Amino acid sequence: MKAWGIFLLLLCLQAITYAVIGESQTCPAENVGKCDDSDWEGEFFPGINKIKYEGPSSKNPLSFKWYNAEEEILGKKMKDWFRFSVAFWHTFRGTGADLFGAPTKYWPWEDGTNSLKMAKRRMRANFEFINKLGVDWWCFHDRDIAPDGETLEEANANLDEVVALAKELQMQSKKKVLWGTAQLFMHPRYMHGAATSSELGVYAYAAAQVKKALEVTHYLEGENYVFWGGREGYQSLLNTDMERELNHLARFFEAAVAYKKKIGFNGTLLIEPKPQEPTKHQYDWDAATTANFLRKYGLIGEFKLNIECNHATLSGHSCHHELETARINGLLGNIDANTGDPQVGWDTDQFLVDIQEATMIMLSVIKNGGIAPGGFNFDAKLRRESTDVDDLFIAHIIGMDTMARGLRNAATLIEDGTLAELVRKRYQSFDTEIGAQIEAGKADFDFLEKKAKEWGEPKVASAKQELAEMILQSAL
Ligand code: XUL
Ligand code: CO
Repeated sequence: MKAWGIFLLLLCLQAITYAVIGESQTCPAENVGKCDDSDWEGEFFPGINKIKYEGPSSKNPLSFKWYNAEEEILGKKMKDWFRFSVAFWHTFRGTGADLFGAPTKYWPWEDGTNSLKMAKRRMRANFEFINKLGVDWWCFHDRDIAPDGETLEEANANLDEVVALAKELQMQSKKKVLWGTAQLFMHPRYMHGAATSSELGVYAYAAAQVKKALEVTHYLEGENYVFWGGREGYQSLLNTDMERELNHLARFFEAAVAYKKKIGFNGTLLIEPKPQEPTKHQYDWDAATTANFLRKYGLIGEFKLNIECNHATLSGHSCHHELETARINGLLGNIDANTGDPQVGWDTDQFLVDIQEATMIMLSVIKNGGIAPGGFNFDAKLRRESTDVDDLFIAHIIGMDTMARGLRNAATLIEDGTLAELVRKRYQSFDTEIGAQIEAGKADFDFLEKKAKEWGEPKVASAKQELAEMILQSAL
């Protein structure tokens, strides 16, 4: 009897504690009532109005200082150079949890569950956010926007329900998907990879997931579709048949191309290189490795690249290098605009705030004539310690302002022409009859040896790197 009494008391205490903690963490007093309502259509960001351009002298954190959507730079509106996009997984599923610590962010609209009801509420929050921020695109993984299921059928049905709401909200707001993708890295079934898994059943499951993700991206008028092979790689070559895995990956991509055509999806297929993390070695290491893979398997005309700046630095390159590699191979499709921290070696996914880096990025983008139908997706998250709702706006605003400064600076450099002239001059010895012969592939070694003997020791000019740096700085 006594034991039963204690048990019941403990049960009551647990229920009360759960109710109190649950409520204070996920549904603040002013929202009581709303948080239980599956059709909550209230304002998610009360007190935040549409973000406006106020110019560089503004001290208002909720305003643009440099990004002026309608302003024309080099003959194109700023909004058309960028085609900014919000990443659903960071902005609406980021909790601040890390390997050592629990979540730090409890947005007022969250109820602490991964239910369908919650998924729909988050989708409404997403649309209010992009509307207020003045961004026209958003990006998603299938499993960020809708709960997984016990079976593929259940997962697909969940996705369909959320996607139907997203479509309705898109029609009201005239927003579109920049790219969609399938999350092929979180579930334990993908521990050995998805398309490169040693298990045939996993390969098939991944194919079914991509098939569905392509369909919903198409339905949401997505302009691109991304493949990021987070687990397509290895931890040890000792137990890995790398050649077989790469062949499987190519077959998987071929099947995706065929399915895209079958359903009439005209968006661009993008591969997003990354050297490692979570695998020790990811097959799409960097832009050059991925270009080589596409060429080897005859897929070069079917794909472009989504260059992420933090992935670029992880592979030992600058973002500018990766963009240039993609550009000169005709593969620059999209940019995941973020940056790492120079003091740490992993993927910190920070908002890019370095004006010089932004300027270099925009030099590549301008040379490419823009990146449409791609854009700039903010694959970036708030720091774990940034926990206010308005931090979500501030982070995107500084990200957009930084890129806008980069565009303005790059345009200044291009209009000024001094840097381009410095580069032209470095190669002027090739602007000759014999230089043209070499570049046309008409100078064999016998001919070149004859010339070398005739000319004697060549004079070699300065590379003028510091002057180039001085010119760049004058535009910042
Ligand atoms: C991971 C990463 C992904 C992809 C989409 O580093 O960048 O979010 O962009 O799967
Ligand atoms: Co990314």
